[in-house]
Amino acid sequence: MTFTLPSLPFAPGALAARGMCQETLELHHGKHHQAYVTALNGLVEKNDALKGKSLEQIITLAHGRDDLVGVFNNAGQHWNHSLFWNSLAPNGGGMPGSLEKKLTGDFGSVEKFKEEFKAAALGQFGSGWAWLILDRNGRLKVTKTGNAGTPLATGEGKALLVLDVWEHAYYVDFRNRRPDFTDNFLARLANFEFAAAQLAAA
Ligand code: MN3
Repeated sequence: MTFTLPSLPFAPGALAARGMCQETLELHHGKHHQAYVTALNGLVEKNDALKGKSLEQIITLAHGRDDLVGVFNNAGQHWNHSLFWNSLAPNGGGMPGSLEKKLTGDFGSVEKFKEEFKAAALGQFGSGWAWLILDRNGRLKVTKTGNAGTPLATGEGKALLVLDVWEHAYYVDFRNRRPDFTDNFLARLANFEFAAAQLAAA
């Protein structure tokens, strides 16, 4: 299977008024994400055991394998970024009632969830990701992963929403200020409608 870069679910300039400019998206989607897809295709081409496998199968197979570190990194980055684009919206930040109810039940309040999510985003030392997942016991949980790590690989739960906290995600708009980037995501960019749909489909 040849993997392809998914189109952004919005125009590249659509988030500019909400803290993620067109230059960021053109670099992040068109250059960084494209590079992971290109590298993954090159690695799959050279490895018969990976040919014909789905992205999810490749991530699961490569997880924890010293001989497949490059495969895992590029496949994980492809999968994580594909979810990240869906975690953003030009009218983001609005909280649907179904998700608000579940967040309140599992975290105590939406504000508590946002505090935990921000702590995960800031507590990830170096490059990585902050996640809202539905864990195997049916509870919402915040978690974080380093580099190309993903809850898909660990089996910790189903990913509902993700924030990329690699510096390339925020350096153009927020320079070094990951806390401001995270606050802006939660208030004005996060596609909680998408997270609610992922929850409903779980
Ligand atoms: Mn990225």
